[in-house]
Amino acid sequence: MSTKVYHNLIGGEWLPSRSGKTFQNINPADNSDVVGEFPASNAADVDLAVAAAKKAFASWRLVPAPKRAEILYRTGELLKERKEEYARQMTREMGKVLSETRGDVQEAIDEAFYVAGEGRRLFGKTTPSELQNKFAMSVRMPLGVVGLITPWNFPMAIPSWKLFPALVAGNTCVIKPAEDTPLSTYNLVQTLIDAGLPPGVVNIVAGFGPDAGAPIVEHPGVRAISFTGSSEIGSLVAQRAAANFKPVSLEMGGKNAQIVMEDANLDLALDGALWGAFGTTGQRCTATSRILVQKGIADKFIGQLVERAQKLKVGNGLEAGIDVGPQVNAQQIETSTKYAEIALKEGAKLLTGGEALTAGALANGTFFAPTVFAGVSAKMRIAREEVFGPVVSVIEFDTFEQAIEVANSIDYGLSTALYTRDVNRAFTAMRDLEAGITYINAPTIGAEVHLPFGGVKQTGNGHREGSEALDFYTTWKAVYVDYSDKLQRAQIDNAE
Ligand code: UN1
Repeated sequence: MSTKVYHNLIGGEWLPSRSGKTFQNINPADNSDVVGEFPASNAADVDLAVAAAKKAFASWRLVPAPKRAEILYRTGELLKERKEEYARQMTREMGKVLSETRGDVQEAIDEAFYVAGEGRRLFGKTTPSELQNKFAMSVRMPLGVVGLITPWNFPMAIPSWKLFPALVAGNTCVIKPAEDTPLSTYNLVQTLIDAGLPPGVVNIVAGFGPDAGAPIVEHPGVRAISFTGSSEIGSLVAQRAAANFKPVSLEMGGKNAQIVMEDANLDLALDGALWGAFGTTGQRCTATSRILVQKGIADKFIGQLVERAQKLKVGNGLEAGIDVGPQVNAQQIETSTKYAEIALKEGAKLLTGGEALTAGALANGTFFAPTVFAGVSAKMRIAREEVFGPVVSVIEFDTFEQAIEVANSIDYGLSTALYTRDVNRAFTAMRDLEAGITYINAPTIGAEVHLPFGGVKQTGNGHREGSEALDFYTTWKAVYVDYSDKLQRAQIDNAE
């Protein structure tokens, strides 16, 4: 079977990269399965894409926002029809199990309908002028061309978090999808086109960060950058964008803690821990990578956690009965392996997993065993650094205050969870946990699209996606209308 070849989308046309170079999108569950061949773009392609986006901006910004929103409503409807097909393609390109890729497409559907509603809001303010016969208001304006750089772990949901609010606000976009998962972004953008999006409003430039991502960040015609990925790359993005004062929204790493108190519903806390740690093969920025357990219940909790982790079925996410899919590529396997070694050297106790799985059919893919370390202290690297794989550390504590301290003792601050039946502690945790998201009696994963998404400390730079995304994709303009028919000087003519 010949490999399907995909091109960049520039000004409504599908064009190969200027250099003619391509790369392959490989199925992580079966490395002999090539999902497609995509353009390995560089600065020349980015130039074309930005020019096309700039041209399209001239008319897109003048389309009434409720009309722009109608395209998003249609996109949501079409995605509902295509959900199963796109979910299957997503599992094939990035590995997570089918129920989760259905969830990923569903998140884009939710985002489409939520953001479409903004087409009839996009509220500004009116306020009294200090002068007579003068009217004052503030209005949201689009920025122009925005650059979007997206990760492979939520290959449709995260692009939708960025594209849809950018579009409803009147911006045009150049998007670079992760090199491991371009197909899901193509599917999302194809749906926008089928829903009526005009040419040039969204442009896709596929390729790798240094060649295709960096030129978007540095391009003088790109007015803002939204990036989701590692803190390491996020820092580079911010530094390069700072050279021409470009606003940057960064959503980066996590080292998310689930705290389990002695009074918690233990079965519920176990369900949450397993889903939080091993869902999406641990490859979520919201994944649970630390479980803080109160000493009195630690042995029982850890015993059951290990027993249940060992029962998880690892395999091809397209097959029925599989709980945990592959990691996205060999590099991620290397990282998980490296951290397992670091943890052992630091003196952590490996209770299960800790290595790649290569038996039988798994040898064709990149699989890692669900891994539990116990005897972990807050100072160890395994308790502080992001692994982004199915690896979880259990840390024991005596008091609630200690648990909060340990939970906060890291450089990241995305998601946190507390399992308890004590309402006073629940509210204390909601106040004191340093994170953008806190769950009570629910795992660290499971954010909904209409709440703010993002984190504090090295997880982000202060912006939020979800409900607050429009703050990033619009700029405020203050408008004064003087209908007095005479010169009125603020701060002077009204001074008494
Ligand atoms: C991510 O972890 O990269 O809350 C995004 C969740 C999902 C989104 C996760 N709705 O886990």
